[in-house]
Amino acid sequence: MAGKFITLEGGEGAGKSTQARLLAVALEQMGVSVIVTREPGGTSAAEAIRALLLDPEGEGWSPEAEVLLFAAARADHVERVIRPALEKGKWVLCDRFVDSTRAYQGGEGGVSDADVLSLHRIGSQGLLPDLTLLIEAGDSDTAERLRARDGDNSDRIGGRAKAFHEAVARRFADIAENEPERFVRIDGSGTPEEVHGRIMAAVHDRLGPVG
Ligand code: T5A
Repeated sequence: MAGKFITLEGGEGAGKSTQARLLAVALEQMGVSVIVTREPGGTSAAEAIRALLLDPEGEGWSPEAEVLLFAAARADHVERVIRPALEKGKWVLCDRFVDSTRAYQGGEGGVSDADVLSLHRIGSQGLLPDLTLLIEAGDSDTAERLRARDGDNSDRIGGRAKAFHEAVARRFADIAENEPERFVRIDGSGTPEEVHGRIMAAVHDRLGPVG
C-alpha cells in the first residue's frame, strides 16, 4: 500500500479532531492527497453502529457486546474506506482506531488486550497505522474545553466516571510506551497551533520528507 495511515488517539477533548483537520490542511498544502475519517464511524453502516454505541439514552451494552460492535464497525470502515484509500496512495488520517478499543474496552473495560487484538485480526486483518499520535492534555484543559463546547451533554462512554477516564489515559500511555516504533506522545497543552507544530515535527521525524 502506497499511502500512509496516521491515527490520532487520546481522551475526550484532547484535540484529536482539531489536530486531524490542521494536519490534513498542512499535508494538502504539501501536495499530499488526504482523507480524514473517524471511529466509530466512517461508513454509513459504521455510523449506524456508532449511534447504537454512544446513544446516551440507550440501555448500554456488556463489555463483550461493546467490543464486538466496535470491531464490526472498524471492519466495515477498513474494508470500504481505509484500505481502498491507502491502495490509491492517499494518506488516511483517522480520529481514533483500534488503540481506543484497547484503552477503553481493554484493561478496566473488562476485555483482554489479546482478545481486542484477535478481533482486530479477524475483522480488519490486523491493519495497524504507520504512525499513531497520542495527544495528551491535562484534565483541567480538557474539562474546560468540553464544558465550553458541550455544556452538560456527553455521550454514553464520554459520560463515564473520572476514574474510568484516568484509567483510559494510563492505558493509552502504557500502550504507547510498549510500542514506541509506532507511537509518538504529543503534549496537547497550549494553543491548537502549538500542538500542530509538535505534530508536524513528529510526522517529519517518523515518516520522513513529505510530498
Ligand atoms: N470509543 C471509541 C471507545 O470506547 N472505543 C473505541 O474503540 C472507539 C473508537 C467516541 C467515544 O467512543 C469511545 C471513546 C469516546 O468516548 P467521539 O465523540 O468520537 O466519541 O470522540 P471524543 O474523543 O469524545 O471527541 P471529542 O471531539 O470530544 O475530542 P477531540 O476530538 O479530542 O477534541 P476536539 O478537537 O473536538 O476539541 C474539543 C474542543 O476543544 C477545543 C475544540 O475547538 C473543541 O471545541 N480545542 C481546544 N481549545 C483550546 N486549546 C486547544 N489546543 C484545543 N484543541 C481543541
